[in-house]
Amino acid sequence: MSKRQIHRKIIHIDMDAFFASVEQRDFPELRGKPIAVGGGEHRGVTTTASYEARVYGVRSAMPGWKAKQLCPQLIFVTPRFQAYKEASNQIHAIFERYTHLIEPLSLDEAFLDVTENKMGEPLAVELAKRIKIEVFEATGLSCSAGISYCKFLAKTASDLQKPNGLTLIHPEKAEQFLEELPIEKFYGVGKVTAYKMQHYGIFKGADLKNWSKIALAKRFGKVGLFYYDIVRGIDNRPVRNDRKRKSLGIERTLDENISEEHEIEAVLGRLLPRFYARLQKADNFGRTITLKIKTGDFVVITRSRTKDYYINSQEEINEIAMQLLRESRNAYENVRLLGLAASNLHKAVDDDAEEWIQLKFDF
Ligand code: TTP
Ligand code: MG
Repeated sequence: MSKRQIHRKIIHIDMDAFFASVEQRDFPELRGKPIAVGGGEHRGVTTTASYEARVYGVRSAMPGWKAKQLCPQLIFVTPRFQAYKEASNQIHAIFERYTHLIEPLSLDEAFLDVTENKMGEPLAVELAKRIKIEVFEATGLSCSAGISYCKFLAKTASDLQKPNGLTLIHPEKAEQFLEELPIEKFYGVGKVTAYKMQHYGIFKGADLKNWSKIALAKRFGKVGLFYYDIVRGIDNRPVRNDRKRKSLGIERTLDENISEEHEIEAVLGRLLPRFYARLQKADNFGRTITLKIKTGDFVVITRSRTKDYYINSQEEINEIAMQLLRESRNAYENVRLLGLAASNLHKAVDDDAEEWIQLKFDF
């Protein structure tokens, strides 16, 4: 028995090589060239690369030195978040002209539910075409659109013909499409899971479809049930415009209050790898790291550090956290709770996504 699928009209929009395209727009001398936006060759990581650089294998989250190795003529550009934020606001304003039901996933992508829309246009493809034109006219940037009856397929679709793509997955074609889709292209199946699936002989949707609910749950935990539905084109999650969570973090209440500096450092030291693992699993990093300390008298002290890039190296996160701890030393006598959080995240997270991410690693 399969679940009943709600048929919505959903568009997923994702800007092409977003940070890099903004740089090439604003600095014409960078156009047509391989560029990487990020920390640079020596220190730091690439946030994204222009399509000219991707030809060489340069990717997001790649260390600068490695990117340079792959593409010696690569030009490194320092991020300008203000400019990206501005473009993001512009595209959001365009989306607002079409529908109220918008769910941003990050600065450069969003789901739009256009089942009912402000244009009274029944064809979602028509709307997506218009949105792409308006985005280009307003920002000078191109984006890719995915259109389908549910979020999962719309998101998967927008990625299929990048850059400047427009891809419709029609409800009647969905099952066949999913059967042929390579497993690593399923949105929500991370690299690690894809690798694991391939190990079990699951290379595309059709292979996944052969697995029973029970077998999937056994092998992959609760998220196995999600895979079971997804490969059958079943995803009833609504587009939600009320996202709340803006940070990812962990905290630990101690069995007893501690006051010795080396003890506190040791607790933080044990928290740090778990914090990093959490960010990594969420595939999400923030520009801000916050240390939270609750004292024996229940006073909460927070200290933050913000950078102009997403802090995604474990060493740097550790270094910042320890620094924040030392800087707070005079503010408390003893500690009953320690916490770490990342905010100004690369991607917005909500409780749904949160659950998804946890499920994804529930094995
Ligand atoms: P993406 O949409 O993932 O990538 P993109 O827009 O650069 O390229 P694509 O055409 O494939 O969509 O991310 C949007 C922006 O977020 C990207 O331009 C830079 C930033 N970013 C990071 O800072 N770190 C990361 O690890 C990733 C993936 C993106
Ligand atoms: Mg993008």
